[in-house]
Parts: sequence; structure tokens; C-alpha cells
Amino acid sequence: MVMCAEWKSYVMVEEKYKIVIFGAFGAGKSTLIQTLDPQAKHIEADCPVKYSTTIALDYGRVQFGERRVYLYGTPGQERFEFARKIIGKGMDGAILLIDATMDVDDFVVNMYTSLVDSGIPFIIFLNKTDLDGTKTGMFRERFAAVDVNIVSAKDRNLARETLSAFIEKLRPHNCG
Ligand SMILES: Nc1nc2c(ncn2[C@@H]2O[C@H](COP(=O)(O)OP(=O)(O)OP(=O)(O)O)[C@@H](O)[C@H]2O)c(=O)[nH]1
Ligand SMILES: [Mg+2]
Repeated sequence: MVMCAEWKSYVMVEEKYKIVIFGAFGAGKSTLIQTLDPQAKHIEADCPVKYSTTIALDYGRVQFGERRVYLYGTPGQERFEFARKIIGKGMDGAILLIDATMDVDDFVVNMYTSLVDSGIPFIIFLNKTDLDGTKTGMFRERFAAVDVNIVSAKDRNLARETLSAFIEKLRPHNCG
């Protein structure tokens, strides 16, 4: 709960947070948003490699008590860099979602570096940890400077708990 001091009288308002989810092609960004908000909207296209791929964005909402979280999922294909820049404007925090069954590649390292450089608070979700062969230890070592969380985009409770803990550390954008 936040009080906006510039209002003549103090009014209790809902806290709002814009969270943007970044990650490589197929990391599970759309799945995560769909799991957190079954009413989520997606702009996607058929994809020969997997069933569909995001070509604009995903959008969902999650409520934690008085905190309302607006989730924006970005497209993972490299050619959509311009879309990631637009979607990221004004974000309060970010999630770097990594497919923990894959190796670290330049694309993920570049996203990590630009998030660090941006100064925006962010955490890592290591995804697909319900599958065998994940390399969670390697990712923890590689990205030791940030909070690395083990999740599955298909596990709603775990995803909610992890997101909620992150939101508690952020400042909302209601009052300016
Ligand atoms: N087993 C398992 N599969 C997952 C998980 N998360 C996502 N997937 C699968 O991974 C595939 C890709 O998921 P998407 O959500 O489309 O990935 P994305 O990051 O949105 O992909 P782009 O929009 O193309 O960048 C789908 O077949 C999902 O069902 C997970 O936690 N566990
Ligand atoms: Mg997607």
C-alpha cells in the first residue's frame, strides 16, 4: 500500500508494477505468463520449430494483495530487438528467463549484460527445471552477481512465489 503525498488528502492506492520478461527463443516466456495469468493475451505466429512463437508481445496481470503486477513478455527471436526495446520502456523490474536445459549462449549473455548496464532491478528464472539434464549449478556460477531462481513455467505456485518475493523488493511507479 502506498500513499501519494502530492494529493491534497492522503489516499490509499494500489501499487502497480511493470515487469518485463526477457529470454531466448523458446525459453518459456509465453508459457510463464500463461501459467501466471490464464487470461493472458499473446500475439504470436505459427512456427515450424515449435507450435508458436511470439512476434510482438505477451501481456498478463497478477495480483498479490494490494500489489498489481503487469507482465510483459518479449519475443525471443534475435530480429525482434526493436520490440524488446519498446516493451522495456518504463519497466520497474525485469526477469531474465533461461532454459536451464541449454548451454549459455551469446544471446543470453548479451541480455544479461544489457540488464546489468540498465540498472533496472532484475532476477533470473532458471526454467524447465522439471526436466532432466538441467545445468542449474553452471548458471548459478556464471550469473553469481544476481538472484538466480529455480522455476518451471508450468508450475504456477512456484512461479507465483518467486515473482511475489521479487516484487516485494521493488518500488512501484504509482506516484511519479
Ligand atoms: N517441460 C517444460 N516445458 C516448458 C517449460 N516452459 C516452457 N516449456 C515449453 O517450451 C516451449 C517453448 O515455450 P514458449 O513459452 O513458447 O517459449 P517463448 O520463450 O515464449 O518462445 P518465443 O516467443 O518463441 O521466444 C513450449 O513447448 C513450452 O511448452 C517448463 O518449465 N517445462
Ligand atoms: Mg513467446
